[in-house]
Amino acid sequence: MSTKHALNIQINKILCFFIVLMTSVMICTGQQSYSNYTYIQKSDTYKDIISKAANVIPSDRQLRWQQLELTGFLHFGINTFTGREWGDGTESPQIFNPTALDAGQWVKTCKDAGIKQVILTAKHHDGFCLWPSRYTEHSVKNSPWKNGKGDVVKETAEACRKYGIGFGIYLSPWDRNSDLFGDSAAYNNYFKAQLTELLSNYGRIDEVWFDGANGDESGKKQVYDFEGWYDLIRQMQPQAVIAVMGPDVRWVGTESGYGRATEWSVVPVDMQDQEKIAGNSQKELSFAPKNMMEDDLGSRSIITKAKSLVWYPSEIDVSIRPGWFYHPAEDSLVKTPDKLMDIYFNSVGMNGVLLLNIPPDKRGLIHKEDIKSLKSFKLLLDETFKTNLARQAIITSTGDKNTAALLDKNFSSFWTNSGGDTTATLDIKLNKEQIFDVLMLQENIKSGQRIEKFSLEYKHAGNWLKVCDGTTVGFKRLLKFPAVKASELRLNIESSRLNPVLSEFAIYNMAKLKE
Ligand code: FUL
Repeated sequence: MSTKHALNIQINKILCFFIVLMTSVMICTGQQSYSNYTYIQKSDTYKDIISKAANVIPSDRQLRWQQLELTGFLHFGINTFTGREWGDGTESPQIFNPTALDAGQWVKTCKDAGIKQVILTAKHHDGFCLWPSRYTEHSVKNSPWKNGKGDVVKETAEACRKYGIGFGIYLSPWDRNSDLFGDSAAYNNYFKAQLTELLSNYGRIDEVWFDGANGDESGKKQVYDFEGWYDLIRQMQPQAVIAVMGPDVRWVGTESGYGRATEWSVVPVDMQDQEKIAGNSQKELSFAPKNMMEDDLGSRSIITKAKSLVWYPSEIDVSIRPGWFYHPAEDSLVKTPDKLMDIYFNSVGMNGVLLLNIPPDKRGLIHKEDIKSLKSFKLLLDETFKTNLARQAIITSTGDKNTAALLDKNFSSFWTNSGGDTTATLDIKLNKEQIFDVLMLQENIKSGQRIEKFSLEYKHAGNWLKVCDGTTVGFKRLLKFPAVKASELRLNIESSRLNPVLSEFAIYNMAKLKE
């Protein structure tokens, strides 16, 4: 059976089960149902489909994950010691010997930078395990580090608990060391045994990241048991989101750090097709992000042709350095704080979660150049978003109440237009003239993602002039524009799937680093 076919069957099984369950809940309570998927029926009109799409909402685990905004990736392993990006699995465990490994330093560095969760490469494509797996000799247990008694996964998990941030694991399905790879059933058992170790021995796991890359040229055809892996995770760590080659979190389609300006979290179910993801996925340097960037994944023209829709939000992974692993030659190429800010605006600010890779060096420490850049990045973030310059504004919208919710910094409270209209105008009177160059909008995604087109205007000498405009908002939309001086603004929601439901409105001034 092809992976695609198997996945479709799995999704259908899951959908059927939930639909039966939800129908009984609706019958009992008489309430409208919201769920993180929906079926499109042949009899559905255009309007029905748009309305169904607007009511698809994140699952609890997806909602928690989305609110993290900034997450960290730690690429560390045998490649750190060979200087390669993709090991071939023949490396000796003897070369793994960090001299000063301190997972506490990794996690503290991340936390200080505003990162809320980190993912460690427990096993990369070379098959070397950062924990002493019982199922292979290719691990830290045969390295000189701590005389083979060390466990990097354990130390990182404990550091995350100590500093109060989330912990996730990256486990590469493609394993270039295992002899079992290519013998599908045997390898799947091996993989499941390793996954079970990781899910049982390290406390709470918040994200499991299955990489789509596979550069195998030997002709080995390994069919992955995705269903079995997902079942295991759901049973053992139900709060964990399963990312990339998984049903909860979608790879944005580029490793540049720049997401889509129009980013829908509600997409057709076949976006979860693992083969397609793997096909487009990060294949060495020949990977060309452009086409994926141009893709329209969830606009009306796409969803009205779909058979079912699902909440499948985007994660944007990028490295602070050119490579995913640490290479001394790249110490001078660490991304600058300004570049990180730009990435933040184009990932978190485009309805995504940023997964920023910060690779520890051969000592087992994050290098001072990375720390320096991260510190200034955090200063820029804090300074820019410290004060909403509209916090004392009076916002009105004909006939609508609760506009104050837009300024209360509480994502859960929201404004919506009482008539259920799909357009709206919010008049914003600032308490005084302000100069600003950033707009921040947040939709209350607990009610779905709805806004399709918006613009901001300001009053200048009696005329309304455009500040900026955009399409989707989602959990967070940030726009940067040339500074504007104004005391009266107008936010126009020009198009929305059902009534727009906004949580927050803010304007800011972009901070600059002091020389
Ligand atoms: C890719 C891998 O091939 C890279 O080495 C890295 O781990 C990146 C995050 O994903 O698919």
